[in-house]
Amino acid sequence: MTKKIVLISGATSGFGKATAEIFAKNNYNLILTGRREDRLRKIAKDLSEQYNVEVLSLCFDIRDQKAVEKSILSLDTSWKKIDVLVNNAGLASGLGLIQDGEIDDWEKMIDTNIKGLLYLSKVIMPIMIANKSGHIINIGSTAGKEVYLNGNVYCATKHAVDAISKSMRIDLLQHGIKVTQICPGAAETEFSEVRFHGDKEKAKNVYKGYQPMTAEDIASLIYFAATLPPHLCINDLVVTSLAQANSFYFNKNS
Ligand code: NDP
Ligand code: 8X3
Repeated sequence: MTKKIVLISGATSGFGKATAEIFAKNNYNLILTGRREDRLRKIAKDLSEQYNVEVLSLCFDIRDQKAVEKSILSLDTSWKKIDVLVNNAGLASGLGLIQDGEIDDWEKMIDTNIKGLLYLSKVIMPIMIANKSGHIINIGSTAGKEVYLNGNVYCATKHAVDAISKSMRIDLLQHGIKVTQICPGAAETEFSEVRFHGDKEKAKNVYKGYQPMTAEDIASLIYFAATLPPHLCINDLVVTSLAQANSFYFNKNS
């Protein structure tokens, strides 16, 4: 039997990388995207060797609509049978009051988390419609459910992912395409390092005093959602560590 194909955006670290591993372990062929080509190549090589699956890496900046479109449209027909799209690439850039916000940070988040997700979906949805099947899994956030102090534009982008996920589910209903949104709370990845513009110490503090989720935790939920029976679809899943109730309340012991 031919292997199923999963395309994961932002597979060079964190959730995306862990998701690539769990799908590879379960015999899926992978299309992995990201900007850091050296990492993409290494992950592709390691996973294909370890799990005997085919892995294609596509290096592009998801904010570049033409590059996204060109990469996907140039796939061979056999690779275009994408069964699962994991819209994961994203970031927070900065954490501070909206009145002190940097335009560059805002643009990065809006262009990546909203427009990038749309660019990739725009080129893959027609493929899934033509294939008469598919599953889109969007990575939202607890930040897309409630806004919090200093979160402003990041929260706005994840609220947009929430709205886009609901809209996709309605608009794609007639085509039998599943749409799932997974909304994690705090998980220790490169996320906070990116948010704090490379400040590793500040990033570490985010996860002190409690046990945060891991990338593998989220990957296992993505895989679970993707492998339910055909008649079942998780629409929306909010997940936090035991120490987190929502965007505001943490039970920290220090
Ligand atoms: P990481 O920083 O570890 O991974 C982010 C991934 O996104 C990287 O692979 C990065 O690849 C990719 N990416 C970022 N910008 C671009 C771009 N312009 N073009 C292409 N790829 C890009 O963070 P996480 O794994 O934690 O984050 C993954 C998703 O989960 C994000 O959407 C984030 O908002 C969301 N999330 C994270 C939470 C957390 O606490 N960690 C909680 C809730 C949601 P590269 O740099 O190589 O391009
Ligand atoms: C990432 C989780 O709490 O930093 O989406 O917004 S949080």
